[in-house]
Amino acid sequence: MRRILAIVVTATIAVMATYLALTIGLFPEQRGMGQGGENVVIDMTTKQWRFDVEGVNPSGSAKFSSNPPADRFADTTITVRKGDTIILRIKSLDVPHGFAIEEFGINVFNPPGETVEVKFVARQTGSFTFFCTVFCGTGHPNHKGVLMVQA
Ligand SMILES: [Cu+2]
Repeated sequence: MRRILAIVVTATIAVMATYLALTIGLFPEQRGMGQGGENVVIDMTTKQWRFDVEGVNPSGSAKFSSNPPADRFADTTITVRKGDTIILRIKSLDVPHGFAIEEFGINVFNPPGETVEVKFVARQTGSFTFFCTVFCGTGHPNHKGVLMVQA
């Protein structure tokens, strides 16, 4: 009888400890990377022939760097973590443009002066090109950037 009681008490403590660990987020896959992740809001402008990003994620987990104006062939880069939910707010400052990331099935149209919101989860790691899908002049082939998704 005492042995059964000991087993029941041990099992109860194990269940409670697991519940507590899950509740306060002790397991690594609960923290930031992997499932769950953070909401990363990115304000982006698009124009002939570049994408520019503004703002910093409050936790510092995402990094944005605009293409330096002096180097039109350097790509604007956005670095996020796997599992983050990316909310991109894209505004065209001049003519119609488009925005696509093939690997994430994203393809939107950006009318001049309007802000278009794109939301997706960065489910896979890697380096992905985002690019303009509307022919917008001679620099159109260079109207692109890089999304880096880190583990
Ligand atoms: Cu364009």
